[in-house]
This record gives sequence, C-alpha cells and structure tokens, in this order.
Amino acid sequence: MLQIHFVVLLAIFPWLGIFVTAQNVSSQAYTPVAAPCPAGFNLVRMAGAPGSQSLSTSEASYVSTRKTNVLPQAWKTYLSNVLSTNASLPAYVATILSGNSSEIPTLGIATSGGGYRAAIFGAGVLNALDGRNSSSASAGIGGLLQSATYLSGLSGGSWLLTSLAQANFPTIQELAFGPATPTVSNNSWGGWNTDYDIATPSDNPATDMEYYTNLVEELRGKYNAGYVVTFADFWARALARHFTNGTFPSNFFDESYTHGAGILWSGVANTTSFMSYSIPFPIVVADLQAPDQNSSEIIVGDEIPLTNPIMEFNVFEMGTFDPQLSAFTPTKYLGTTNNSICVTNYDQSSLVAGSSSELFNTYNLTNTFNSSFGPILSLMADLLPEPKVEYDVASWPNPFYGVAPATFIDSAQTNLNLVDGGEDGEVIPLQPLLVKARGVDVIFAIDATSDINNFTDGSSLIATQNRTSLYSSAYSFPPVPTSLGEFTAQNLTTSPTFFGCNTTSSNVSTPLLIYLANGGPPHDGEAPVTNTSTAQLSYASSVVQEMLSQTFVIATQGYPDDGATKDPDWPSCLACAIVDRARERAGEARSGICSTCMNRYCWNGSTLTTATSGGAHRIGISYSFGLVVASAVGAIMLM
Ligand SMILES: *[C@@H]1O[C@H](CO)[C@@H](O)[C@H](O)[C@H]1NC(C)=O
Ligand SMILES: *[C@@H]1O[C@H](CO)[C@@H](O)[C@H](O)[C@H]1NC(C)=O
Ligand SMILES: *[C@@H]1O[C@H](CO)[C@@H](O)[C@H](O)[C@H]1NC(C)=O
Ligand SMILES: *[C@@H]1O[C@H](CO)[C@@H](O)[C@H](O)[C@H]1NC(C)=O
Ligand SMILES: *[C@@H]1O[C@H](CO)[C@@H](O)[C@H](O)[C@H]1NC(C)=O
Ligand SMILES: *[C@@H]1O[C@H](CO)[C@@H](O)[C@H](O)[C@H]1NC(C)=O
Ligand SMILES: *[C@@H]1O[C@H](CO)[C@@H](O)[C@H](O)[C@H]1NC(C)=O
Ligand SMILES: *[C@@H]1O[C@H](CO)[C@@H](O)[C@H](O)[C@H]1NC(C)=O
Ligand SMILES: *[C@@H]1O[C@H](CO)[C@@H](O)[C@H](O)[C@H]1NC(C)=O
Ligand SMILES: *[C@@H]1O[C@H](CO)[C@@H](O)[C@H](O)[C@H]1NC(C)=O
Ligand SMILES: *[C@@H]1O[C@H](CO)[C@@H](O)[C@H](O)[C@H]1NC(C)=O
Ligand SMILES: CC(=O)N[C@H]1CO[C@H](CO)[C@@H](O)[C@@H]1O
Repeated sequence: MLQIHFVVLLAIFPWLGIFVTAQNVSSQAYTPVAAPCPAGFNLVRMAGAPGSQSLSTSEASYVSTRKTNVLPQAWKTYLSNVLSTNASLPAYVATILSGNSSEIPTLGIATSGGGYRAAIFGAGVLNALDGRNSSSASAGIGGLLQSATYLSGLSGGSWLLTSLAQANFPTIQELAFGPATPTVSNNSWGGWNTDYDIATPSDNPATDMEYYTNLVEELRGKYNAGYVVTFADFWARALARHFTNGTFPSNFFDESYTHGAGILWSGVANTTSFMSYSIPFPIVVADLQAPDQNSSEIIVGDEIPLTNPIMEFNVFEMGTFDPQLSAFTPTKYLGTTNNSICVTNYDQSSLVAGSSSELFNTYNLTNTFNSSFGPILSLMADLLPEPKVEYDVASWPNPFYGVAPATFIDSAQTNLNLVDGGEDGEVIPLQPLLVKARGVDVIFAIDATSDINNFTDGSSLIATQNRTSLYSSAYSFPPVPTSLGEFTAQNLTTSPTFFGCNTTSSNVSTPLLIYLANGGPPHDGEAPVTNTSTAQLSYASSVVQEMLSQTFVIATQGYPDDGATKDPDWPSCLACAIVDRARERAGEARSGICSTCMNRYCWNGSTLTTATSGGAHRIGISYSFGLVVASAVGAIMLM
C-alpha cells in the first residue's frame, strides 16, 4: 500500500531530488545543537509539593520587576479609561487600582484553542483589552492587557500567543495583518498570512506538493543529527509561515529564507518588550499522551485522561506544577537528557505551537497511514525513514526520565509525546493560572471552543471543574455548572459571566473567573461571523477584519438589559470584578455599583436546565486538518 503511494508520488514528481539543496537554510536553522553543558547546569528543578511549590527564580524575578516597574502605571491608565466612561465607582476601586491600597490584583488572561477561529476571536478580545487601541481605551476596558501578569494560550490560542510574544508584542492589527510597510527579512514580522491556507497554501496541487516536500526536507538537519522527527515537526514548519517572523506574501514559497526556523521560544526573553517587562508572562500549554495512560479517565469524546500531567512551556522552563511530577527543565535546553551534553535550538517557537496544536494522534494509531494525512506521513517515511517512531505526536526527549517514578506516568519513557492542549477537554489553558505559587486572583478566560455549531457552550469549564476536583490539594476553582445545558439555559455564553463571586475570607485564594465566550452573535443584531469551523485554515484578510471588529463588539457590549444592545455599566462592572479579591483581602465590603454589578454578572449557582444536550461535547479542535491536506494530495494522485 505505502509503496504504491511512494511510487505514485515519485512518478509524478520525478524532480523531487532537486529540492534537497534548497532547504538548507531552514534545515540548518531548525537543527538542534549539542555541546558540553555550562558549569553548574541542572537538568531538572523539582518545584515542590502542593502548598509549598516554587517558581523559577527567572519567572519570580520577571513578575516582581514587572509588578514594581510596569504595573502601577498600567493599572492607573486602565483606571483612567474606566473613569472616562463616567463610571461612578465605590472609592475602593480607585484606591486599589491607583496603588493606594496595600492590595493589588494579580490578573491572568487565558485564550482558548479552536484553530484560526480561536486565534482570531482571542486576538479580538486582546485588542479590546489593549490600551494602545484608542477605541478600546474609550470603551473603558482597554489597558487590562497591559495590566495582566500572565497570558496563557493553547492550540489556536498558542498560535496567537507565540506569534504575539515572538513578534515583540505588536498591536493586534499589526499582528494579524503585518506592518503597513514591512521589511522583508528572515527576522521581521510579516503578519499571519491568513490568505495562505496552513495545509494547502497554493491553488496549484503541484505547488503544494513541492511545498510539502520542502517542509519535510527542512527537517533533514534534525533527522541527520539523530533526533526523532514526527508529523509535529512538519506541522511546525507549516505553522512557522504564519506565526513566526520571516514570512511575507512576497517570500512565502522562497526557500532562501529561514521562515522562522531558529526562532526559539526561549528567545522571546531577548525581545525588547520582554526585556522591558512590558508583556504579560507568556505560557503555552500542551497535553501529554502517555503510553501507560488510564483511559477510564478520558472524558467521552476526548483523547487524553484528566489524570495525565498538563505540560506548560514558559519562556524559561518547561514542565508541570501538577503534583504527580511538579518538575521543570530549562526551555533553552530542551532536547537535553543529562547534565553533561546540553542541547540547544530544539525549543523552536513553531514546534512549541505545533506541539500545543498537535491533534493528529486523534486518528487511531493503527490507522495512521490510512488517515487523511497519511500521504504526508508516507512522504516523510520515504524521505526521512524512521522505523518504529510514532509519527502522530510531538516527540520531545524526556528530561524527566527517572523522576518521580511512583507518580509520574512517563518516568520510564525516553521521549515525551506531546499533543494538542485541548485533548483532555480543557480547551481554555487555565491550569497554569491556578498554580498557587503564581498567586493569580482574577482570570479573564476567553473561550472560543467549538461545542455546538462552531460556538462555545461551556464544555471546557466543566472539564476544568472536574479536573481540579481530582487535584484539590494543588488547585482551587470556583463552582461552574455541571452540564452544557445549564450554560445554554442561563445564557452564560452569550454575555460575560463571573464565577466565584461568593468570596469569603476562606476562599479568597480561589481566583474569580471572568468568562467571555464566543457563544453567539453580538446583541446589536449583527449576523454572526465568528462561528467558523475549526477546520477552516485560511481566511481572506477582509474576513479576519470583520471577525476582529465583531469580537470587539462582543467584548465591549457586556450584558445588556432586554432590548438594549450594550450595558453602559460594563466597564465599571468589569473593574469591580478585577479588584474584587484585592477588595476582600483589604477588608472592604462590596458597595455601590459593584454590588449591583455582581448581582447582574455573577452566576447564581442555579441548576436551571432545559432538555439536556445529549452530552456529546467535542474538544475545541477538529480532526479535519488532515482532510484538507489529503484532498490536495489525493487530487494529485488521481492525476
Ligand atoms: C461623560 O460626561 C461628560 C460631561 O457630562 C460628557 O461630556 C461625556 O460625553 C460623558 N462621557 C461618556 C462616555 O458618557
Ligand atoms: C492616591 O494617593 C495619592 C497620594 O496620597 C493621592 O494624591 C491620590 O489622590 C490617591 N488616589 C486615590 C484614587 O485614592
Ligand atoms: C520579530 O520581528 C520583530 C520586528 O518585526 C522584532 O522586534 C522581534 O525582535 C523579532 N523577534 C525575534 C524573536 O527575533
Ligand atoms: C536568511 O538566513 C539564512 C541563514 O542565516 C541566510 O543564509 C540567508 O541569506 C538569509 N536570507 C535573507 C534573504 O536574508
Ligand atoms: C539571547 O541573548 C543571549 C544573551 O545575549 C544570547 O546568549 C542568546 O543566544 C540569545 N538567544 C536567542 C535565541 O537569540
Ligand atoms: C484502534 O484500533 C484498534 C485495532 O483496530 C482497536 O482495537 C481499537 O479499539 C481502536 N481504538 C479506538 C479508540 O478507536
Ligand atoms: C464531569 O464529572 C461528572 C461527574 O463525574 C461527569 O458526569 C461528567 O461527564 C464530567 N464532565 C466533564 C466534561 O468532565
Ligand atoms: C436568555 O436570553 C434570551 C434571549 O435574550 C431570553 O429570552 C431569556 O429570558 C434569557 N434566559 C435567562 C435565564 O436569562
Ligand atoms: C461552521 O463554520 C463553517 C465555515 O468555517 C461553515 O461552513 C459551517 O456551516 C459552520 N457550521 C455551523 C453548524 O454553523
Ligand atoms: C482598534 O480596534 C478596532 C476594532 O477591531 C480596529 O478596527 C482598529 O483598527 C484598531 N485600532 C488600532 C490603532 O489598532
Ligand atoms: C452565592 O450566595 C448567594 C446568597 O447566599 C446564593 O443565593 C448563591 O446561590 C450563591 N452562588 C453560588 C454560585 O453558589
Ligand atoms: C543541514 C542540511 O540539510 N544539510 C544539507 C545541505 O545540502 C546538502 C546537499 O547539497 C546535504 O548533503 C546536506 O545534508
């Protein structure tokens, strides 16, 4: 079977071999480098047991310097934006936000998976929270992005987050569309290039086939150096044309450019926005697919058990705070497995995003080569043969080999299999923000999961509630409904909803959750444009602009009264929620408009349901990326 595919491919593309020299610049820049470790190198940092976990010194230092040097002014700017809407707030809101209280909020923003739809919706919300956009500032919610301490992303949300961080924190317009006057080079930002389909960038199957061959050849250096390459590396090289520096419409297919190869996730620490502490600390989430995993802990319709550790990639470290491992390795030295030979250049930004959005394992392994992305796997198997390698996961040498053997499910594995961060059902990357050592007290959760008709219906929050109940020593999470039906019946996804409002001194360390979902069109009667399929891998720029504009309306409308299209008090109500935990710690009673707001926006704990929706929720990612690839390749093979 496989041979027939190769023969067909090679018969149609007898010139395959001529591409081999062309990819050297990308191939070299993508190749890990091994060298003796620096003195005092430590492969693994144990982060401690729940209750006494510690952050890396680098993260602790970043966060504390940001809190001292950047956030005081950022909160003041945000406050002045809120006040510009003629808000009449209780005095404690201004006292806290102007730094006149001993308490200050620690805000985390989480942006969900869901392919390009989620990247665009998440970008639209970040834009509405971005104080640099004057419309956002005058809408009274701009400035929160600058005031956040953490920003997490997963799958489509990792495309948004990695591109934003590595491009040096441009505005969202510049992120999506590139600069007005771009500098075409290996190392400058060109925009998301959404017009080019991630899987089939050209209209011409022969051009796409040459493109696929180039992507595979770009892995040759890594392969020749003895590292496992999988479909995730191929996927990473495709994603790199959209979410790392170096690709523009004018050079999309030009192999003399590196197209983001060599841009490292650890390298974000060298951007000027990071060095000036101007960007929230970025964290990407991926799931671990463990050979010995307990499938009884898999939510129906998902792939990864809730009991597997959730892995995070921050700029300094990769690992998990989940108690079964609670260990980290330096991101810059990913690929390293001992304290003497240190590998660098493995932590490609595109491979981090590619791991976070690696959903190709959702095909049953035994059928992988028959799957719709099988033809690409055949191409890889032909050009870079690797007997016995599992192709459909991201493969990272396991720095935690032998660590925590009693509790860590992959302690005896030489490689970690990383897959899409939404495959356990948690499509919003909340777990890193629930780590108590991070002290996050308010989370702005952006949810563009596809549950029903390409819209969100709350499945991700239910999964997080279930998971945190399994790890109650490590995490606390506010109560949310237990079924999708309750979200629908109570309109919790069509307007912003606050969870965890019943604050007492005993639960003050549970974060308050501000939930903004892509759950329906705006209240002003616009036809919906943000409910596109996860499998849609290209968008006309004009459509992206429409989606960003509609998302701006969704993020700024609040929860209007019947008949109205906008709640004029939304900026005030959001500010009340932002300061609420700090207020509680400061011993102030909720008062004034903040009391009214909490009645209006907080979930009341009711279990009102309509007919149950059958429970068939889906992960926020789709299995269909490969189908797109297959249709192009299939077309070639029919020729
Ligand atoms: C706030 O009040 C001032 C003075 O009454 C008015 O000029 C301004 O338009 C108001 N702004 C908003 C956003 O309502
Ligand atoms: C904060 O304190 C400063 C200095 O005491 C004072 O000028 C300012 O009005 C206070 N701001 C608020 C909002 O309390
Ligand atoms: C990406 O390009 C932008 C400018 O376009 C630059 O500021 C940034 O430093 C570059 N990022 C990296 C990681 O080189
Ligand atoms: C891109 O980088 C590669 C590798 O450093 C270099 O050989 C190539 O000339 C660069 N291309 C351009 C157009 O700058
Ligand atoms: C970041 O800067 C450090 C110090 O100048 C340098 O050693 C390192 O190679 C840089 N990393 C990247 C990915 O550019
Ligand atoms: C995968 O395929 C094997 C062999 O055909 C089968 O036994 C197994 O049930 C399948 N697993 C899933 C999740 O479909
Ligand atoms: C959550 O847990 C409940 C109770 O065990 C279970 O019925 C439900 O299917 C779970 N749902 C999700 C999304 O995890
Ligand atoms: C949900 O929204 C619909 C349409 O606006 C409204 O008719 C209904 O009363 C709302 N339901 C609840 C429980 O608020
Ligand atoms: C989901 O979005 C796709 C376009 O991306 C559209 O073709 C499809 O009809 C949508 N599905 C629903 C149920 O709206
Ligand atoms: C501000 O956001 C709006 C809504 O998406 C957008 O139309 C506008 O171009 C943005 N302005 C800037 C300067 O980014
Ligand atoms: C919060 O407390 C109020 C008053 O006791 C109660 O009505 C409401 O159901 C509680 N909300 C939640 C989410 O438990
Ligand atoms: C790193 C890499 O891919 N090097 C290749 C550059 O091209 C020559 C052929 O001209 C190959 O032999 C190298 O392997």
